[in-house]
Amino acid sequence: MLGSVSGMAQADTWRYAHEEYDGDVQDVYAQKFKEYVEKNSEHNVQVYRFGELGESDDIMEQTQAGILQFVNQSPGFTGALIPEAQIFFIPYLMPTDFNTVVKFFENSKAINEDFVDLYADQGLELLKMYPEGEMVVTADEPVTSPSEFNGKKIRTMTNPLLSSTYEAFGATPTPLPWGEVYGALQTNMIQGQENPIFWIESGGLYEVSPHLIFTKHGWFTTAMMANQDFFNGLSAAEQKMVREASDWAFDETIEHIDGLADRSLEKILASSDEVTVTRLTEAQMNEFRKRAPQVEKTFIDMTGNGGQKLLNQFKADLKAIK
Ligand code: 6CS
Repeated sequence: MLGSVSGMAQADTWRYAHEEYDGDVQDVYAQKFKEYVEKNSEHNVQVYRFGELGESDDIMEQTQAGILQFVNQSPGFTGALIPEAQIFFIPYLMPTDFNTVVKFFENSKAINEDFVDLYADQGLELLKMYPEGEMVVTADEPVTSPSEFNGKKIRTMTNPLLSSTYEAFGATPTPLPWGEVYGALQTNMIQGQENPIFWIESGGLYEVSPHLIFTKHGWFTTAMMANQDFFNGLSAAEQKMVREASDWAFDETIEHIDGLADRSLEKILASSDEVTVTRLTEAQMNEFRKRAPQVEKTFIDMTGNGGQKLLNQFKADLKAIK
């Protein structure tokens, strides 16, 4: 109060929650965002990591309620709120190599404009979408074809489209929040899951699901946003500073993930002799790729005209960078 009356900036503590642990990709992003904000304003950022405030759905609820100012929630958990966010789970839609993926996130209209409107409809100011790593499947034995997935329960993040993907791949999808995954693998309630290599390493998933399968069917994508009422209440200068902090954190995070998968795989191989690595051949991949159109159709059934337009834009953006 006093600050605003006297014209001085008021120092607030902004609360920011994400879905990962100390040093993981979302934590790197959050810490860089915090560093920028604290260097360039009076404000402080308090970062909450996985488990401090609950699961992904809990931190989203707290952000929509205005208890948190910022949240990082991955589209894998946003399907119920924003069905279009499931677009990232249409297999073999995303590019596979690092440089193309980065270019796509930097330049895509679908990512940087269309999604902003979709999140705004839910009271959220989308500040950045960014990639974390190529998706790799882990299972209780090496898998090279859809028929070898038969009878295997594969954990998915909790969005219905990802279930359709694993059904199309021949498996039995089992949606679970993150907190239940390690235990479910350990007790053989599920026989596999998918995640980027850095997470398979940092969460120790290879200890309980040692067969790594590179299918090249997608990239783990995440999204950072603010409660929109809070964001709209900031001055124009503060909004600009928050956007700059988001852009800078993006650049720093991309630098962090460059080569991260290789480094994480080395660590995994050094600490386990049980782990196997299967890289699907083009012919083997084609057997999975063939099943992508049915998932694309399910995406359109779930999202209607809006989803079709977004998908068209997504594909146009991909074409433009290729
Ligand atoms: O599989 C999951 O649920 C988690 N995976 C990553 C890479 N980040 C957070 C998410 O909860």
